[in-house]
Amino acid sequence: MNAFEVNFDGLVGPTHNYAGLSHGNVASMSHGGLASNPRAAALQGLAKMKFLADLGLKQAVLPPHERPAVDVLRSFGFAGQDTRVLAAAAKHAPKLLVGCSSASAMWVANAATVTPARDSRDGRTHFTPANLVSKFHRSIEPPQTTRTLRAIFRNERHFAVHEPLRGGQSWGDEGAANHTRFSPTHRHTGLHFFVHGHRAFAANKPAPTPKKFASRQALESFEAIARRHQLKELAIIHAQQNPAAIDAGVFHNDVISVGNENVFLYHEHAFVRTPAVIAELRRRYATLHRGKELLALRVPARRVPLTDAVRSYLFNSQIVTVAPGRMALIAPSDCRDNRRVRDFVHELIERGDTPLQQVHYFDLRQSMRNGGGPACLRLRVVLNEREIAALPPGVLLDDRLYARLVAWVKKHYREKLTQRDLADPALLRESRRALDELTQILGLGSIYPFQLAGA
Ligand code: SUG
Repeated sequence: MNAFEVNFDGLVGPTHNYAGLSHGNVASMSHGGLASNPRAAALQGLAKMKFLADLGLKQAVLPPHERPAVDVLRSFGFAGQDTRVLAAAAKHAPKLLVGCSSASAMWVANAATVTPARDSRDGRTHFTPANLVSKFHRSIEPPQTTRTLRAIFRNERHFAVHEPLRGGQSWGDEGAANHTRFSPTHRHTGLHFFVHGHRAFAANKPAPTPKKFASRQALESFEAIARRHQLKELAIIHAQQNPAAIDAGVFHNDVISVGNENVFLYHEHAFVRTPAVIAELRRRYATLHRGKELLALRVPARRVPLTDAVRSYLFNSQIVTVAPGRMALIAPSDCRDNRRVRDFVHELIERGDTPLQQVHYFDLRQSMRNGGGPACLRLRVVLNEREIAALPPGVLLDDRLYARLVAWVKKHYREKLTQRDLADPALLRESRRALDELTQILGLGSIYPFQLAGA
């Protein structure tokens, strides 16, 4: 049966703001305190989705989370009516309120790790929502992510949405941002490439570690996910991120490599012993796919130094298949603004001996200022026709849904938000009104704490 990559993009939430919450994420660290524009952010994301849908790709939407997360504030001891909780948190624990107000759930590459049905021994599509334990503001996402995924992938004959992995400081899991699936086409069985920064349990042979910034992803978390998802042993490869790259701001692997089907674009400093990692990937790919070749495209530091890779987010581009053997690079406009990167990309596209034949640049600056490029904003789910038919139809983007969502954003979203606004009870009311309407537009039923309270 034919299978398609469905890109589920995270809709930017109404509280999108710059709070400098992610140590190790250079963009987040340098833009903290700036005023944001939630409306522009949401429209930028929607424009990218629309473009991909117009290319003929299957595009779907994941809703934002309820923010400020009043339920989380309550769990930290604030009580009374919602507006009282908000006011008391703003007064006594302002940083907690900021952490509970981030729209970070928009970066759905961190929502979950996904295994297509074809690759699982039980023939179901598996999801493990990421625990995101390494950052407080993200660690509050998994319960909502689990509810949302269960509302969308509700048919248990086709889908299994697991519980997030237990946390504990060293058991970080950041989801699909550190996972790439390789296959001749989306329809074929995949080779699963999992990239970690550290081990949860100390190894006999000590591994190199970053000096400046902490790694977020543990090897053991991915081992556990591969077991739960019933992946076939021969289809799994693990590699360690280069600690020097983490120290340069590569907090997820999707900031330094990107793959699609049989193509892998990677920076030469992406991994510990990159040449050995690539050789192993190519060897295993050829074994799994009977001699077929993985096209590994190396980006040398001489052409694109790590700092330019991080600043431009070249590797956070999406590579999408527009026709058999033809792919497009969906890049942030920051790549066009960086001469070295732009030259490299254009040479790559003009080579003519790779499937990469087009590049499209997108202005995603609102999200980029928090370290979220095109690839961060999407979760890839390979589904066959029967599985697509089992989705609630309201989440698949067509012209009508796009128009409705644009109107919805324009009706509900502010054009300017600063940290001071997060304590505004009107913002809470506006956000809930918006999300309530959104669940109706998408046909999801009640999924948010404010909708479920007293249900
Ligand atoms: O987890 N930024 C996100 C960006 C996530 C990008 N995702 C991928 N690479 N897949 C993070 O660091 C910043 C929020 C703030 O500072 O206000 C933030 O959470």
